[in-house]
Amino acid sequence: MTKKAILKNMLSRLTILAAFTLVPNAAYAHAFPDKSSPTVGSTLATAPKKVTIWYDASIDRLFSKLTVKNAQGAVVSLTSHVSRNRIELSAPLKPLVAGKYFVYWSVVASDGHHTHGHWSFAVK
Ligand SMILES: [Cu+2]
Repeated sequence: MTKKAILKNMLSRLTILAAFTLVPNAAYAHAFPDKSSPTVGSTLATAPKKVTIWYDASIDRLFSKLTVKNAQGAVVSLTSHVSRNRIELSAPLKPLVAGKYFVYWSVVASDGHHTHGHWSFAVK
């Protein structure tokens, strides 16, 4: 796609998201994490190769992202990806050494509502 086509696509998506936001019932479709791998706050003996978060509602494939940082704030994850069924957000990880890691997620649900959060896990 050309830059112009990408921009046009993004603008049309934003218009759809804005329209959805006006529907009162849609408020129930906010997307929040159901579970994750690794689990929130866990300490692992073996470094995980990826982080996955499962959501309770469909998330947007373009506007949903996950980033993992180490205790020094360096990004240790590669580009995140939303699954075909749109409830799974995952990112492969670079090889991790022992330490604490922070997972930052930000998603847009089908009703256009944005939710975000962060949690940590450790590798010993
Ligand atoms: Cu909502």
